[in-house]
Amino acid sequence: MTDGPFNTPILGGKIQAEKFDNHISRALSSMKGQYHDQHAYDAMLAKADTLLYEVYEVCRPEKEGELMSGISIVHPGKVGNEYFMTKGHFHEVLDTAEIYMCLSGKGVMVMETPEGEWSVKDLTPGVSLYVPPRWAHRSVNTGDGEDLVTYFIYPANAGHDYGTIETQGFRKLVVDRGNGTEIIDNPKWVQV
Ligand code: S6P
Ligand code: ZN
Repeated sequence: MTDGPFNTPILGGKIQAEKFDNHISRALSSMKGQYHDQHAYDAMLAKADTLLYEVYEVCRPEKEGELMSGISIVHPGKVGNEYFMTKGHFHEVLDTAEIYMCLSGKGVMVMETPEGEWSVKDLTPGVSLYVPPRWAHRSVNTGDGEDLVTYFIYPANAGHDYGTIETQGFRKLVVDRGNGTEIIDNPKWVQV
């Protein structure tokens, strides 16, 4: 990690992994209980622990004033009728925001607050998304056979609360039941 200014190539072909500090890969086995069709999940996992998404991070000290950034790549596919998606999280420091910029592919960001508000916004190339403080967020690849690639920036001291979502899920799911992308209520959602 350098003290001074630095560049990170983001656009223009293949990700240069060596320019990032961290590469996270999340496979199906890390999403236990998150997909609503448990039968489809189990059947898929029995065949292979499919790679769902990857994150390349530019890490900074986790203190106020610093910014974390990086690239998130959600691969295309579905578990049952539900699209591949990230785990999703609240920031541990709830009052911290995040900006996402869609670089390629097609998807949506599913968001909600502890107070029960929810929102689903498109992620399309060239469009930036502002996730305000207090909003949990999960990116979902609704594209047809193409990666959803986003660039994100958030305060380095934000931290991640994955536990709340792991326990209660998001209020809304993004599915394709044969008529294109639909946002439906999560039948398994429970208030913690
Ligand atoms: C971090 C930021 C992204 C996500 C990434 C993967 O605050 O929102 O870097 O970490 O999109 O999602 P998740 O939910 O597995 O961290
Ligand atoms: Zn975040």
